Amino acid sequence: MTNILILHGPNLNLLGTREPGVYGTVTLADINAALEREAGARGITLRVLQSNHEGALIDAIHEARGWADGILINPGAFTHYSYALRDAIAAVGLPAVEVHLSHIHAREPFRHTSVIAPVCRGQISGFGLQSYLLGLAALVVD
Ligand code: CA2
Repeated sequence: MTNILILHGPNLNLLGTREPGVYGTVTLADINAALEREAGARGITLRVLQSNHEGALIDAIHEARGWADGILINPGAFTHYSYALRDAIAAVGLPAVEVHLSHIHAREPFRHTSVIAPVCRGQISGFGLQSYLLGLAALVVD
């Protein structure tokens, strides 16, 4: 597994600027830098996209068919209701891992459901920036 698409969903561009009580002070740039460091050490190439638009995330998943070996995704709030994102992941057939900064199962009931997790290899939730690094490690395990 040498080429991985990293997807960050809606509002994750705001990380580090608001709601530090829930999401900490880490920024999206911090997360991407940590992922790049880890990927470099593992000989993996990343392409990273954050979008607030469902269609842009779906387009990136479709395009990943041509170059990626796997997808690491924090779908943000789309986690809880986007059947379109779920269908896109299922359709391309690439291995995917879902990650969350916060422990979604310990938050409001609407966050306890993921419509994305069933089409992923697994879900890692609640470890902040480490969720992404654990997710990357999980993705590259055969
Ligand atoms: O815990 C996660 O990683 C989430 O995917 C984050 C989403 C939330 O809807 C999911 O239930 C769990 C929200 C991302 C919003 O990030 C913000 C960051 C700073 C200020 C406001 C929102």
